[in-house]
Amino acid sequence: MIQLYQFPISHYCEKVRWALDFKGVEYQTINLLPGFHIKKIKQANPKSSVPVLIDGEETLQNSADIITYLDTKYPQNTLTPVNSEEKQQALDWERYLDENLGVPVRLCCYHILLEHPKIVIPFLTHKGPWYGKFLLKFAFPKLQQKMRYFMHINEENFHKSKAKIHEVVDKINERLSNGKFLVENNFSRADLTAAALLAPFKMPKGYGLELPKNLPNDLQNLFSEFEEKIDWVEKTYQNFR
Ligand SMILES: N[C@@H](CCC(=O)N[C@@H](CS)C(=O)NCC(=O)O)C(=O)O
Repeated sequence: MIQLYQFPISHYCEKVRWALDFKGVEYQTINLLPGFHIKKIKQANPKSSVPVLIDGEETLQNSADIITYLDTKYPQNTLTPVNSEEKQQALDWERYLDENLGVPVRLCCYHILLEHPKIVIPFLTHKGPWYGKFLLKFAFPKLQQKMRYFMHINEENFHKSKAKIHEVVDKINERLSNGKFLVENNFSRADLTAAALLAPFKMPKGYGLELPKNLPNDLQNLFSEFEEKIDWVEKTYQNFR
């Protein structure tokens, strides 16, 4: 059976879970602990990032490459348009969103959440090994420092990232004002990517995580700032996830 090495909280991993579910391909998730994942992932991959998908002899890293692989090996319910021009448009949207939406959404969420260990530790250890919560509670000060350092998470970049998300969302909304989908008349990997990478701001049901009742005000404010502009995220989840 296909194995997906992942963090349940990661929106890049959500892209791949969604693609597998959409295609009806069975898989098993292996949930890793952030920080402790590096050794395991680097054994067989150039980078330490998840998602990593193992299918028999094949090991793939990077959500876009994984979706391309899945559409080739399991062509049912394709997410990549067949027409070559539309295919290129979908791939261009996906690359643009992976780089310009996924990273700033993550930065904004972690900038706030890393100051709230009681909320972020359950997220980071969700469905992971039983000892995850204890280990991360102990390792949290170091993990927090490393995450801020390696992902350049700070106040200045929080504001820059928020502005970037507005720019990208405006671009998506402009495109959606002319039709239901980012590429022509069909749901594709471009729409999946846009909705999955914004899922942390909406926590739609299919994403698999729930927010606690008492959200920190700054996180609530962040979500409210985008709420009306991204109502299509929930609709995309309802219709296609
Ligand atoms: N472009 C990559 C980005 C993946 C990514 O940034 N994954 C993060 C989790 S959201 C990660 O694994 N970070 C830890 C690391 O790189 O070691 C993809 O699309 O798969």
